[in-house]
Amino acid sequence: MCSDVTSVSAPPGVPQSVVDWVSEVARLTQPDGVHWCDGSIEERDRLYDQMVAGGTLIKLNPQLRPGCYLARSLPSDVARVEARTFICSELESEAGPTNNWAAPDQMRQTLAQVFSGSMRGRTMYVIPFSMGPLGGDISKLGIEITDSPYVVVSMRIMTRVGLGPLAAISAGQPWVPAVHSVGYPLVDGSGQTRPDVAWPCNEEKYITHFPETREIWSYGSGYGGNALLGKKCYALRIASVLARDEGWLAEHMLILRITGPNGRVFNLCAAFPSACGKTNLAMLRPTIPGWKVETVGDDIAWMRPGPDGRLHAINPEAGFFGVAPGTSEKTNPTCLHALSHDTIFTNVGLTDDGDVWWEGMTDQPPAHLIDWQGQDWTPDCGRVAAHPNSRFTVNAAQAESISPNWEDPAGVPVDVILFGGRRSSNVPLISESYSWEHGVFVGATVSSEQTAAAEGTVGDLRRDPFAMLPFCGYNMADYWAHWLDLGRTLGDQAPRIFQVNWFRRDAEGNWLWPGFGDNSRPIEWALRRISGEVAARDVISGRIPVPGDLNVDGLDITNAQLDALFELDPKAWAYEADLTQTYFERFGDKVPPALWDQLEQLRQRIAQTEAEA
Ligand code: GTP
Ligand code: SPV
Ligand code: MN
Repeated sequence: MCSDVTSVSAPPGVPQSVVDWVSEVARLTQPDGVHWCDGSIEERDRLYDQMVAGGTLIKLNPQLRPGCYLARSLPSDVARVEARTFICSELESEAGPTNNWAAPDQMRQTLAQVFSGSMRGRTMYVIPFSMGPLGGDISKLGIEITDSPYVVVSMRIMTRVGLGPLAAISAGQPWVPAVHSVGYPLVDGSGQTRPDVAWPCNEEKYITHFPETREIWSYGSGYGGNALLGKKCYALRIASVLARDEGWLAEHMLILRITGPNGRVFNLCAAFPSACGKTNLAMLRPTIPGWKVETVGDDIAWMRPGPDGRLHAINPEAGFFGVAPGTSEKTNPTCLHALSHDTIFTNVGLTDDGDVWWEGMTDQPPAHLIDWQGQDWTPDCGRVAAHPNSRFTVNAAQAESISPNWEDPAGVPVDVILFGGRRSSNVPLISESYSWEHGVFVGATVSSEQTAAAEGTVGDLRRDPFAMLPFCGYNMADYWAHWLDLGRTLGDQAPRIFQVNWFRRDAEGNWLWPGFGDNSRPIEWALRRISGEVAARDVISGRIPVPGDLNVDGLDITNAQLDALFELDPKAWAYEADLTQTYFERFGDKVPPALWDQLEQLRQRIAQTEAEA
C-alpha cells in the first residue's frame, strides 16, 4: 500500500509541489503502486496486453483492423452523466441555473469519502498532458491521475501525454490537476480482496469541477467525457472559466479549413450539440466541384484574439472520440478510413471474423455478430448491435483530411462561425446573422433534439446555448456577456456568424436535406456572402439565400422541398420568442441587455412578416 511519500517515486526533476499532490492523492486512494506515464509505445502496448489478458479489451483481427481493440462498458456507464456533473463554485450564482451546483466544502467532504481507498489493489497512473501543441501560446497543461488503464491509453490518443508535458510542468508552467477513479477497489478496508471485472465502475458517480481552484475530481465512471478529463472537464468546463478571466473562448466547436475554387482559404468553426454532426462536418467531402476541406478539429476549439486583431483557433485535442453509428463509406468515408488501424472502439458490435460493425456502417448487416453487451446478435433479433453512443478513439493524424496547419500553435484565423442543432421544424437550412449581437442571440437561443450522448430522453427538444449547456463552467448568462465583450474587442475583424440546420424533416418525417457532403452547398453560400459575391433576403431568422443562389446543381431536390427548408412560420416563431423570453427570465438580471434588445428586434421582424402576409 502506498502510504508514504517516497513510494510515489517520481521521475527526476519533478517539482516537489507535483510530488506532494500525487502523494496526497495516493494517501487518500491507497493504490498498490504509482506509475508515471512516459507516453511511450512500449508503455501503451504493455497496457493493451494487460487489458486483453484481464478482459477489458478484445484485440480485433490484425488482418482486418491492425492495432485495434474493442471495449464493452457496463450498460449503466455508456455516456456522460449530466445529472451527476457539478460545478463547485463558492457562490451558487456563479454556476447559474443551467449547472448542478454543490458547495465546494461539502463536495470536498463527499469526495474525500468516496475516494478514500478507492484505488486499493490497483495501479495509480499519473498522466502529464498538454491540451494543444506542447509549448504553444494557446496550449495548456494538466496532470490526470487515474486508476483506469483504459483511460491511460485513451488519453494517449486524445491528448499529448508523457515526458514532454512533464518537462514543461517541471519547468514551472501552470497545470490543472485532475483526479479520476472508477470507484471499484479490489481490496476493501479490512483487507478482503475481490477479482477485477472487465469494466470496473461504480453506480455512484461524481463529475466535479472547482472553477476557483481549477481542479477536477471524477469518480465512478470509466466512459468518455466522464473519465478522459482533458476533454470536457478541462478543455471546456475549466477552460471556459480561464477563458472568461483571460479574454478568450473555449468552445464546443469543430474547426475546418476550406479552400475555394479561386484559392482563397477560409477557416470555419461550428458549434453543434453532442452527436449533431461536428465530426461529420469536420471531415466534409464537398459534393460541389472546386472546394477542398481540411480538418483541424472535430469537437473543441480554443480561440483567442491574435496580434492581427483576428480570432485564432486551435484544436486543444489530438484525437477524435466520435460517434460510431451512422459512420459509413457514404456518410463519412474520411472518418471510416481513419478507423482502419490503431483505434479503440467502445460498445460497437464484434463480427465473427473479429472486425467491428455498427448500425449504418453497411446497407447489409452481418448475418451474425456479438453485440455491445456481449450477446449473440442477428439482424432480426430486435436489438441494436452497437450502443447509440458507441464511439471510436483515434488519433487525429490518421484522418486523410487532416490539415497541415492542425498543429500550428498560433491557430488558424477564423472567418466564419456556424451555430446549429437538430431541429425538425422552424430553423432554416442556413441564415446569416444581422450582426455579432444577433449571432450571439442565435447562439444563446439554440435548441436541439436530445441525442444519446448523455442520459435523458432521445428526441426531447432542449435549449443548448452555444452547444455548451453541459460544458459551461460558470453562469451561462455571464458567458453570453463574455461573447458580447469579445465581439466588441474584435470589432469589424470578428468572424461572421450563421445558423444552420441539416435536420429539418417533412410532414412524413423524412429528412428534407441530404446532409453530409452536401452541407458544402450552404457553406459555399456563406463563404460567397463573406466574399461579397451574393446578395441575401432579410427574413425573421436572419439573411437567407436569394432563390437560385444556393448551389443545388446535380442534387435531386424539388423546389417545394427547397422552399420547405427555408420556410419561416411567423406564428411558430412568435411562440419560440415567448419561450425564449421565459428561458431568459431564468437567468434574472444577468441576461445582457443586448440580448433582450435582440429578442425585441426578432419580435419586430415577426410582426412585420405577419403584417405583410
Ligand atoms: P459529439 O462527439 O457528441 O460532440 O458529437 P458530434 O457533433 O461530433 O457528432 P457526429 O458528427 O458524430 O454526428 C453524430 C450523428 O449525426 C451521426 O449519427 C450522423 O450520422 C448524424 N449526422 C451528421 N451529419 C449529418 C447530416 O448532415 N445530416 C443528417 N441527417 N445526419 C447527420
Ligand atoms: C459529447 O458528448 O459532446 C462528446 C462525447 O464529445 S464525450 O467526450 O463523452 O463528452
Ligand atoms: Mn462533444
